[in-house]
Amino acid sequence: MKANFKRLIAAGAAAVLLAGTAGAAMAEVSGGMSSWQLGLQNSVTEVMDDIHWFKNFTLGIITIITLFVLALLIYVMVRFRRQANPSPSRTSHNTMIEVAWTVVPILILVVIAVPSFRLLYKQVEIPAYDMTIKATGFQWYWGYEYTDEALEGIAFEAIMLKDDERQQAAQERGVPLSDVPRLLATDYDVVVPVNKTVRVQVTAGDVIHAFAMPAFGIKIDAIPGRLNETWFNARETGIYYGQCSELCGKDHAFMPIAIRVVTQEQFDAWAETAKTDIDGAHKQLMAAIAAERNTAVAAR
Ligand SMILES: [Cu+2]
Repeated sequence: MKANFKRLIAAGAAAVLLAGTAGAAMAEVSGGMSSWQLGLQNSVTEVMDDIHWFKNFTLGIITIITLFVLALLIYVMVRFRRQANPSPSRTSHNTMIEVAWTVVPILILVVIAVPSFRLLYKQVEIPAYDMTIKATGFQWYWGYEYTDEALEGIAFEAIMLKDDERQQAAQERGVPLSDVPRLLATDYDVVVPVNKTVRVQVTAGDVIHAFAMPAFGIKIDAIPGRLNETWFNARETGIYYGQCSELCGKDHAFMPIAIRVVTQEQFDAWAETAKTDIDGAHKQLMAAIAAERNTAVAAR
């Protein structure tokens, strides 16, 4: 028995070590994700910062409640076990306790509700914005339109890359295959400038979808005939991935959202070409980013 237990511990330790090295060997996937991540995706917006805070805040409350209940259970089990307490009390009511266990949970819920509603409003109350993107969910891809006058003409559909297309895309973009992640990478990315407030208008063309971008703290329903609004202001360049988050049919899992946050200069260059040639704009941007990366590597 003892030997078995030791073997189990050794196997467990080996598994943890292996997982650790595998994690270290795996490259970063994108701005929002890191390998072997626990918890929510890394934040690049103020709203997502608040979501992180709120998660930790409620986790703290949950932990305290759980420990409190555990302590009560242990206390009752020890203090009132048959040996220690042979003739049990027959009390059936205690007004003080009734009031306490009604009022205290109400107070806890209020304490949770206040920051929760504040966060909810922050997500949908649009601040002064620099540009607008309209995202339309279709079975099973997203269509995007840049509706500002200065960006008129930029409209495209973003389709998920299948496995063989990923290989090709990685080659064309000059990146390792892991930078064109399976089930997340699309043929054309939504491109936005860094540190700019982007209003996102979301609707759908057929059934209900939902537009979600975890690193930005965005999740909003895409409903046919209705225009929902949200916003983000990403503070770090990079590529961020999200997915349709409302079950919308058989290919629901295959309509990812890819948003590429770039510098203002890169955005301007992309937008200029994208008005007439989305494919050319995409290739040009990928080349610019690859060149930038190569200079960074060379400088190291
Ligand atoms: Cu969908």
